[in-house]
Amino acid sequence: MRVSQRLSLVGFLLFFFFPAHPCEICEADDEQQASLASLMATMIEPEQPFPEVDPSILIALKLARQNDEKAEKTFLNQVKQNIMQREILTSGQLALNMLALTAACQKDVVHDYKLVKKLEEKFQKEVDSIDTSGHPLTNYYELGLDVLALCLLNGTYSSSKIAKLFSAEQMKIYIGGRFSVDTGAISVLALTCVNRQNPDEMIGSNILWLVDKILKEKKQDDTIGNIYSTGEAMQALFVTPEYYEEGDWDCKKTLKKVLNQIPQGTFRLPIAAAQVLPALEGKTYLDLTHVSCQSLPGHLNTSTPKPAEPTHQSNETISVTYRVVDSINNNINESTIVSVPEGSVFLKVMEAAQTENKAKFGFKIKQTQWGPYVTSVHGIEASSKNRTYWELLSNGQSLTEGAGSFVVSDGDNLEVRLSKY
Ligand code: B12
Repeated sequence: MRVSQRLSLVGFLLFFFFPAHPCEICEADDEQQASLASLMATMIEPEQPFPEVDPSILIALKLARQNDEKAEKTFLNQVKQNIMQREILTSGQLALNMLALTAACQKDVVHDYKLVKKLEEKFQKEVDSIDTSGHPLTNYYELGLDVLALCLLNGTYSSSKIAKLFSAEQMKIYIGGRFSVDTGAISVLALTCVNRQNPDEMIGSNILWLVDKILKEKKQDDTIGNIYSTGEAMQALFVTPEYYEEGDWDCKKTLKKVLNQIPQGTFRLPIAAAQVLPALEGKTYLDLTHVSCQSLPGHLNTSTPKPAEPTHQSNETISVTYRVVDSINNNINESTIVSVPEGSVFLKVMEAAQTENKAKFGFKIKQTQWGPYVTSVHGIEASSKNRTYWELLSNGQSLTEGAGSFVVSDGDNLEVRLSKY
């Protein structure tokens, strides 16, 4: 028997004899469902509604044990609208909308609009871009979503090409010099789906490499990467128990950590709630194809307390240093000291600096599901073509929240830095 055949056989046997992950009961219990209901309330009744719904919200509602039929219907209609204007969707956006339609038992819509073919074409353009420029048109997180949707929806793809694309040599998985746990986790889900359909030795070793990288990002406080990547990392580890030892990860500790963060308002953005909820339910995106299609009437108790709001602004003022740096061309380094009310977010500091000197500190943003995304500072636009972005830092540390969420502290050294990704 050839090595590849032997490995396939081992994979096959492992899959059938150990179908459950070692922490099978690692999910929120009945008592903790109130916390999950508050996450659902955040998604259903957001503080600041965004014009387009993110499909991950519908996916999370569909994977949750509690349900709100009315909200699901509203979100489904919005997802269908997203699809109608599909010419402007990136590959990952299309893939995510398709996954949401699948979770909502709308395979006929996927079929009628020939979405699988459309995604195959968009995915091919990503691959072509990698072949010509070394980078995808979007990023590897989106490529992971593409492969996951193509695999779950029986699209056409080549396992060996996917194996090469998601190999340690080829994959651009570092953002700002750090391993992107979110990207690794989505890739593991995608590769696991492919490997279950067509066991492949190289895909198996890619999964092994990624799982190892994810586990290396386990922190003292039981998060993996940071608190916003932990839910997706949990999903990846749920589906790959045969790739690590039981002692390598204490799932219950991670679950407890995430549950404890809910009342503190860590997941107050609907998209943050949507990305973490499936794992807390012990579910993964690989479960999307077997969500029950029976109508389950029910309404979530909307009096469920929502997580805390961010710190309220007080009358006290604090003072911070704000700097604009172009780390690529090394030709800009402007700084100022500004005073803002205590409890202000990063964006407030940028606004105060802009008011002081528009030429030096003028900036532009665009609204996204994660809040305001800084697109331009000092007249310099970030460019996906050149793979540049305005990175946010505080005291030399790259932030894990955006300009609209990160609350600054007195004496902080804040920076926006033109960086490469
Ligand atoms: C790829 C990526 C990026 C790329 C996006 C550009 C590109 N064309 O690829 C780059 C490297 C530029 C980037 C930048 C940042 N990112 Co980012 N990013 C991601 C990642 C891994 C995937 C996003 C994606 O493709 N989604 C799928 C597609 C289909 O959805 P989409 O809505 O079209 O995605 C777009 C938005 O998500 C947007 N975007 C990406 N990151 C961020 C961050 C913020 C704050 C905003 C407002 C928008 C935004 O760009 C995406 C592509 O166009 C996510 C991980 C995740 N779990 O979502 C983190 C993530 C969204 N990013 C995050 C952060 C913190 C940032 C930065 C603030 C980091 C920093 N210190 O500067 C900056 C944004 C600064 C700014 N200018 O405002 C956090 C957000 C957490 C939070 N609570 O706010 C996440 C969840 C990662 C994490 N676990 O920490 N990011």
